[in-house]
Amino acid sequence: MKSKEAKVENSGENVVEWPSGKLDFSAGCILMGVLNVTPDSFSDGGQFLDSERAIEHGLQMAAEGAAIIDVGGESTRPGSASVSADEQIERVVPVIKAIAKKVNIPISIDTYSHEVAEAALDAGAAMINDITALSDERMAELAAQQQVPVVLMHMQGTPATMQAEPKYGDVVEEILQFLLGRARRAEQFGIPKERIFIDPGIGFGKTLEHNLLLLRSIDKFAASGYRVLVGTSRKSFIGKITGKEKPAERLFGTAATVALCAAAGVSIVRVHDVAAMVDVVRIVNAVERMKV
Ligand code: HH2
Repeated sequence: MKSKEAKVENSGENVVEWPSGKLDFSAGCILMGVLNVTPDSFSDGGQFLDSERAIEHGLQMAAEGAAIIDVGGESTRPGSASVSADEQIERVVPVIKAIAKKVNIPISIDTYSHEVAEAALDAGAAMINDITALSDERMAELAAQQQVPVVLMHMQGTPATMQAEPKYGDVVEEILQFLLGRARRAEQFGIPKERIFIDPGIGFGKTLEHNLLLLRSIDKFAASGYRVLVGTSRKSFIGKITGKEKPAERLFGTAATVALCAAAGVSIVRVHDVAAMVDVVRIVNAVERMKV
């Protein structure tokens, strides 16, 4: 099966270790819990803008089995406006500091601003999640110099305009080639291959059909030689198919996508509902381990 080949390609090292953190993929797929310290995120905006509540939620996700906590201070939902680096720093730094003191799993910073990333790493973050796939060279230099892993995500356009009229020739091939190009560029900056995660960017400049085609072919990304991260959690394409208007009601739809991804060789799923998705991933990982 294709997914098995994908695992063989990636299985050289099941544990990825760097000076400030470690991720263990020996059981299979792992979870990144989403912590949005924002007033306007599409599914949990305003819930964790208050530092105390954000810290509590981060600690809860770690206790539930998240392997990474992804902290962001800016919503990138379709139509969102950008937030200044200073404002993002003000939102995320106290939260990262407090969580880093209490958990020993890596915290990633969800930003495309090198200033925010640097402040977050100083505060105790150990990974960079960049939805612009290191478009800014200063971000690539920072990741290389600080020896931290990076998530490289594909996006067509910008959050303000990306859902206007997304267009591709062959959506899977175009995005895969873009990500491979960015991953090789990251390596040239001195970021080792095992610390690079590629992400097709579900919902970022994609129609419903584009999202489904990407999920259908996600094994191709997993067979690329780079580990893959996918973020489908509560996104609108799930609402379109299930008729669930409210993001928080998209739990079972999200579970289906998480199971598909884990079975296809995806290494990290980025989710809001950690307790539920831990069970989904554990079952898929157990079945996958039975493959000979
Ligand atoms: N999705 C969102 C934000 N960051 N990062 C990666 N690597 N992949 C994703 O799919 C991804 C991401 C959007 O989700 P969320 O953070 O819940 O919403 P918002 O941008 O409104 O804060």
